[in-house]
Amino acid sequence: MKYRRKGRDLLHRWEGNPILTLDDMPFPCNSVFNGTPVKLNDEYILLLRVEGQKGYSFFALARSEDGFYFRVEKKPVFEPARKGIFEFYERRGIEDPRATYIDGAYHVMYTAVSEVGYRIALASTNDFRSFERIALVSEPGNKDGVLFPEKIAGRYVRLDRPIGLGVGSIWVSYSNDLQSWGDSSVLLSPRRGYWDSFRVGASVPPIMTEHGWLEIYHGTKMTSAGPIYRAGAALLDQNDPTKVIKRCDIPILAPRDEYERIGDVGNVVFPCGAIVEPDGHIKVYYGAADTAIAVATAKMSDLIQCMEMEKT
Ligand code: BMA
Repeated sequence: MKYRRKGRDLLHRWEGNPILTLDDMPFPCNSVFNGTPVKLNDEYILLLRVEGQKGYSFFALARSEDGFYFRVEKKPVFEPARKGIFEFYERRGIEDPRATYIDGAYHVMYTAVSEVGYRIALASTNDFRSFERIALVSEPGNKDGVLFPEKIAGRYVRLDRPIGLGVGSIWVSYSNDLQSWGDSSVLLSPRRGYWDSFRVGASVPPIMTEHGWLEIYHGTKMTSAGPIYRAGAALLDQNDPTKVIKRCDIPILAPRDEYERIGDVGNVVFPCGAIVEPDGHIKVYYGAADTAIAVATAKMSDLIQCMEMEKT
């Protein structure tokens, strides 16, 4: 598979990007973007955020043998709840799924959207066909929930992005049962003057490396034409993820290609998951301009090294 290096981004785009657009959708909708990948029995699965024609989002499923060419299933697999406590909080849709395998099942954190704001919800699945909702795990004003793939010191851990005084930072929280969360503290904040000076949010569920937890996050800079969404990387302490070991000074992916620049929301690359391959490469799947899904790759060792280098 050929990868193209555009600009000097550390992540290299696949030359067949974007991998999914509206043209690939087997049912009427407005757009497809922000999908989370898993590799299940040698098959690549993408749980996709689809925005329907009415304007609210739900999830569909795509399958692939190679991680590049995907077929989208004919019907959505996970739609806003129509009964129970989730019904009210998902009235304006469900967005930005992130899947983590833990406790023998896939757990998907997603954003539940309602007239009182957005909050984080959690569901589990074994096959991405049927989902069991576990809990609404935050109050409104919080999104970008990503679950760590293992317990740390006996507790579940997540990153998320509450907004306080207009500042969006990445926080760490803990839970004993995946339902009640607390012991929260701020982890990464926007950096004045940098590409991530406006807001930052968790993007890819943390990946264990020999150097610590790799978190690929998104950061925005506000401009006179609106925000620019880019992806960055940080390493967190293996045993205490409230400690940042390294944070890359420069983005690892920035919107440059037309499908990232132009769309419903232009200038957006928005990862929601990644697959680490046995050959040491990482495939990062990202939404592009809220209108398509694309993939880019790097050697894990290059990603880690990028955090060591002096950047200008
Ligand atoms: C974020 C989320 C994403 C979206 C991005 C760019 O706040 O809502 O779903 O892709 O904005 O519009």
